Amino acid sequence: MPDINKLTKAKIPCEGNGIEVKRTLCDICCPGMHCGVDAYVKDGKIIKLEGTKEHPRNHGLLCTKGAAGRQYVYREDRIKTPLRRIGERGEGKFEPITWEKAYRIVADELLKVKKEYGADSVAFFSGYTKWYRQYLHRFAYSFGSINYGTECSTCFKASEMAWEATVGLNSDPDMENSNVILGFALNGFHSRYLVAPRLLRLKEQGKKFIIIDPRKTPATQKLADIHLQIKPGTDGALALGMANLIIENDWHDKEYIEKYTYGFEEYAKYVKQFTLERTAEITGLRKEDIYEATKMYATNGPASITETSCSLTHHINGFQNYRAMICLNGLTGNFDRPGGQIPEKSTFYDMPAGFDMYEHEYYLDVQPDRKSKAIGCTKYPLWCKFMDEFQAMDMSRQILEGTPYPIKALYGAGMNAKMFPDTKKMYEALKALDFFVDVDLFMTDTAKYADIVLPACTSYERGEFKAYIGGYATFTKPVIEPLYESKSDVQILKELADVMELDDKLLREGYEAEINYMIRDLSITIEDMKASDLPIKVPEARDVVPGEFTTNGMNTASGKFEFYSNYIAEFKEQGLSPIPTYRPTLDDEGMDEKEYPYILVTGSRIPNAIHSRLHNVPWTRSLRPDPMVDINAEDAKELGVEKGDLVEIETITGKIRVKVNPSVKIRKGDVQMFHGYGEANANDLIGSTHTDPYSGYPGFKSSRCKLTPVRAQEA
Ligand SMILES: Nc1nc2c(c(=O)[nH]1)N[C@H]1C(S)=C(S)[C@@H](COP(=O)(O)OP(=O)(O)OC[C@H]3O[C@@H](n4cnc5c(=O)[nH]c(N)nc54)[C@H](O)[C@@H]3O)O[C@H]1N2
Ligand SMILES: Nc1nc2c(c(=O)[nH]1)N[C@H]1C(S)=C(S)[C@@H](COP(=O)(O)OP(=O)(O)OC[C@H]3O[C@@H](n4cnc5c(=O)[nH]c(N)nc54)[C@H](O)[C@@H]3O)O[C@H]1N2
Ligand SMILES: [Mo]
Repeated sequence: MPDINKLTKAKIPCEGNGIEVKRTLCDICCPGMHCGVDAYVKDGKIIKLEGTKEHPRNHGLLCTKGAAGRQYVYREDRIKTPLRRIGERGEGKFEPITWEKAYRIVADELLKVKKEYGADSVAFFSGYTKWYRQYLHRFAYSFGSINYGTECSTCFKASEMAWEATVGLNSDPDMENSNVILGFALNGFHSRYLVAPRLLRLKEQGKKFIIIDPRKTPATQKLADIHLQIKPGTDGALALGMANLIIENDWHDKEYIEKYTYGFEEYAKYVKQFTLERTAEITGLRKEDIYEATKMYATNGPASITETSCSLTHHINGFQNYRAMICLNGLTGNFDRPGGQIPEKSTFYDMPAGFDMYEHEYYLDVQPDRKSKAIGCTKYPLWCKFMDEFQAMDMSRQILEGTPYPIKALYGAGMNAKMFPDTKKMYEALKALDFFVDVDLFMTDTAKYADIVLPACTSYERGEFKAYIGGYATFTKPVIEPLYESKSDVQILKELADVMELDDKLLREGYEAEINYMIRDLSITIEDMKASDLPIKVPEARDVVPGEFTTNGMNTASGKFEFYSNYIAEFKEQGLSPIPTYRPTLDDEGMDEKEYPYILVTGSRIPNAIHSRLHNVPWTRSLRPDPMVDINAEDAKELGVEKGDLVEIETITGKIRVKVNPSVKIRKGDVQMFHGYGEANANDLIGSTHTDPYSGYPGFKSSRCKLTPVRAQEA
């Protein structure tokens, strides 16, 4: 390995032709995959992108999405100037205005709502992008509002909550030292491409893989020794059934349970009802397969369980599915030991980089009085116990009903109504607001509802701090000037704070002051990071030592691994169960099985799209030109449809029409549809109250639906 700290500058490959190679990161997908990129720049324009070979995260690789980054940056619908709405909300008629004027309007309107209704009536919401979030969070708090929320209301955090409720900290599988890898919804090949080569290497080393997935995927095909093609949303029953088998066969780790766990008796009593027969019936799996998988997992340790950020939690029983899965670690003694699950602490935006920063203090220092509860906290109290942000799944309701208090204005950064269940309801809510400002790169369907639209810039046009696994930190530099009149989100917030005369000195000092505040105990400086084109090693970073967390006492009320979660017990009266219980995921909305015979699974990741962002990018779109619904080939035969025929998918909430893609990879009875398309929005089908009472997460990945072929004359 070259010494990364010596390779500080990208080489200029063809001197004399005016091309410069500049380095930054691609932030198109998840924080863990913010790959290093070499941008070839000529005359101030990016002409080519490549993965950075010396980058400690991606080592030169780039995925389909990142490779299309140039087309993403130069998408034709980039917002060019600040805009003021001149048509109806949603119509898309705007006029350009100056930044100065835009700031004045936004400041006046937000302050007006604050004066009339109180600061909590202004909500601040961020879509997927993460880098500016602490800054936005502090802005909301300094403004005086408790209502800061993000896309985390549907992503990853429910799984983190489940870990916190059990041991008090998130964790990561130590697959390198495992003999068996239990992959609940494991398909990194599409959702986390950097993990794919690692998985293949582990397979070559002889690790055993058990993969639980309703679909046949590259992971089930390339890795699985056992593939359990489960009925969506029934993983909790499977995990409880496995627990029952493990206890019945005496495969559990009694010493570990005795010493380090809490609530085993109650858990063991509960799982008894998940006999092999019943588990097979609920999950749609064969008894023999469940038995073999359980035996392989429990008797060949150490074993780890790979995490998924959302496939298990996007169900109305999702949090408890996840808890049931986690509890297998306690039962088999695989928590906090080599080859099992290793506790991990976030350094910055969910990246466990092995060093500490003051990332939460930055906004907690200025938190306002909590006179009222944040949005969603009455309905989803457990969410608000763990999360210092509102649960956005209750936002459209609160805007429309005005209870327990009105929400009248919204600052949206990359706000996308198509990520929300029952998108139409969210559009109605946006229409009902007194004021809505949206900051985005592109003129999205949601931005069309805004009174003021502000143009943000991409990661290629700004500098940002980022921590990486392995003890690295970086502060990137823009590789091109911000396009048109766009600015970085933080610059926008800083300038707005100035116009508002927000009483917050540190915030108004800007982004570098924020980062300096957070890294103040580290020996690296922003200048050190800027001096390198690559992430640098942070001397304070250290690896986790397995067993240390257990020895010191876990972050739970009992200090132990809690089968019975004392944190959840606080909410027993609201009907939440401290032990991982199972309930069916399909019948809360009253859709009759006969009328709606299929199970709708929306949003299983495809390699060439990320939510709504790449549907308008030519290269990625060309790989799947139309929105399509994947159904089982036999189901297609029964329905009398062939590839490319139009079908209507209908639920109690809505209907959409899409082309059908019959496939043997899909479980019979399942209907798989990717989301984020304007012309066929999967979230028009999902009910806004079809949510998990523990986390607030929507049942994106299990609700009933029907399919009707659309004959040519009706199309
Ligand atoms: N049916 C269904 N729905 C789902 C899911 C599912 O599986 N099924 N998954 C859920 C999950 S896990 C997630 S994470 C969410 C994601 O949902 P969203 O966060 O809504 O994701 P995007 O559609 O990518 O929207 C992000 C917006 O941010 C804008 N943007 C990008 N970069 C920047 C920037 O630097 N600054 C600003 N201001 N804006 C920027 C983009 O242009 C885009 O409009 O969707 C959820 N919704
Ligand atoms: N290409 C691409 N990558 C992405 C994203 C993207 O939009 N596109 N989004 C990013 C985001 S925001 C997130 S949250 C992550 C999500 O990351 P993951 O959770 O890994 O998401 P998926 O790849 O959709 O899900 C993995 C597998 O879960 C299966 N699955 C679906 N329902 C169930 C179920 O009920 N039980 C079980 N056992 N399996 C099920 C699917 O068939 C799929 O093969 O991906 C991130 N990476
Ligand atoms: Mo997500």
